[in-house]
Amino acid sequence: MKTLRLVLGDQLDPNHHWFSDVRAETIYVLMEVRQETDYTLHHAQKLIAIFAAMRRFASLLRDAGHRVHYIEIDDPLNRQAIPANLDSVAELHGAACIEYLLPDEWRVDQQLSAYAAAANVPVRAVDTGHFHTTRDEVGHVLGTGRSWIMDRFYRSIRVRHRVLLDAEGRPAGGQWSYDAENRQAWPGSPAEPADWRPHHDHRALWQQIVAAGVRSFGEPSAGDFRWPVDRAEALACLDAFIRDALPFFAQFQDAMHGSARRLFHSMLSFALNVKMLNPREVVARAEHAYRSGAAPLAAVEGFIRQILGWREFVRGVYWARMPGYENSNAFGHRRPLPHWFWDGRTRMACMSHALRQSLEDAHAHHILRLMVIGNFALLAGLDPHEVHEWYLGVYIDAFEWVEMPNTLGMSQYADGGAMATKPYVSSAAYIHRMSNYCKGCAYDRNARTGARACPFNALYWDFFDRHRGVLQHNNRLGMVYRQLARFDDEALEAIRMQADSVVRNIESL
Ligand code: FAD
Ligand code: DLZ
Ligand code: SF4
Repeated sequence: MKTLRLVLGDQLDPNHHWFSDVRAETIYVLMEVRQETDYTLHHAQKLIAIFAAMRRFASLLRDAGHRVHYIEIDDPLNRQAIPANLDSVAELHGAACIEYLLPDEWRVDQQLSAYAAAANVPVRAVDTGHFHTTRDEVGHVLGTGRSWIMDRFYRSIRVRHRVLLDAEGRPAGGQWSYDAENRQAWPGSPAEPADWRPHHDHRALWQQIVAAGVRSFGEPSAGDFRWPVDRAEALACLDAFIRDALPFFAQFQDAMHGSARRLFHSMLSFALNVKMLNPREVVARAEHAYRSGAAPLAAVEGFIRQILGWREFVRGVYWARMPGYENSNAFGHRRPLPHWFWDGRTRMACMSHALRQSLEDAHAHHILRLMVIGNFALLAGLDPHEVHEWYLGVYIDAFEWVEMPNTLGMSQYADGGAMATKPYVSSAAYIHRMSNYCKGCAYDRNARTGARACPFNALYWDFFDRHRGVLQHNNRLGMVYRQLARFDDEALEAIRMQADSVVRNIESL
């Protein structure tokens, strides 16, 4: 009895139990489909990375003796949708049963369960083990209260998985978090480590994608493509990160710099999100670096918190809030994205750096996503759904389960504070403290009003002024509202006028 097993483009985990036995009657099916390339406009590197990694995975499965049916994007028999292709492939091979791994996006999960319900052969979903927690765990651990606290969740997962604990089950070093030690700007040393990622020539694949008519944006960089596309490459990247960058990871986690794009970040999110790496092994490698004295506790705890804490937490928020989360818009923001989100051409040095980097590399580190691009989007009242679509397309690591809560919840506060305890916004002061952007900027970071005033400044105060109704009773914002109360009517009116002029002229900032 033949069985078809569907492997999606973000399920490239060779250690899944599916692949432990070679069986002639099992056929693995992978498909490049317009359904997935077109649900949002993707960055060119994201398309190349997914297809290259899928093709490599299929070829490694074949090398291991498995039977694989691979459908390329321009295959004349490609029906460009997962259900239709499953029907064709099942018929072709005379499959009596279809299995799929639980998808990580609600959209595909719905589609496959509807397919299973209507199919005329049995269709079975199989769990994956790609995470430390189950889909519905955030809801269960934290109850149904309005606000969820990541820290509480993180502690419980650390205890359950016995990560960074001492023999008595207490947190290593006595503290659960060393975040307070980790907020430094980068003074230029230690030097940013050399880029450890592999080099690939994917020009032929890119031509095939373009010829098939798939639309995209951003630099393809196909001739010197820098993302890992198989597990061996991802493991080599993990090794290099642990050796060269982890010791400084947390100290400079929030730093930004015009000439250091990666700083001490791992660049592992793509490998993790397409499951070439398992989060358990990444966490274990980091913990080993601490235990063996290769990296300080604060650095290791900070890194592990991102994976064991934030990554699992946002996934739980996604499943607890879907469907409907995608329409969150607590502030009723409706302004369209300015054109320069697509080319980086703005005189704001921080935005230009962050956007150009995103468009050139399909990556920007967390604080650029949160405190530069997301910060501006929220202060300027950009439509959160458009912002979400942009983030979903532009980053190599963007899959809805992780991108949506980060964008709508953490960055845009569009869910009214279900995920973040206060909006992540700042004036120029924070950006200046954490980066060297303001030095070369056409705008004056110290000015609030006037032609050269940094747009972030008036927008920041105007944001809190406009949203008093929603925010002024938030006890984490007491200081902000006390400062706002010190502006006299004239100063407040000048801020409002300046903010109005900024958003009216947003296309030419
Ligand atoms: P590092 O800084 O080295 O961190 C290590 C790992 O921790 C990452 O690889 C990632 O797996 C995990 N991690 C860190 N922060 C988060 C977080 N907030 N949520 C989930 N995992 C986290 N991350 C994505 O993987 N996909 C996205 O689509 C995505 N969209 C984002 C959108 C916004 C608005 C913001 C503010 C953050 C977003 N993040 C997203 C989180 C974070 O910015 C990226 O995971 C990180 O920049 C990836 O680069 P890195 O691998 O070098 O991460
Ligand atoms: C992101 C993506 C893209 C661009 N293309 C494909 C594809 O052609 N085939 C495929 O199986 N997966 C692709 N993916 C990843 C899927 O979007 C992802 O597997 C689902 O959304 C589930 O998370
Ligand atoms: Fe950004 Fe304002 Fe600084 Fe310019 S002055 S880099 S716009 S924060």
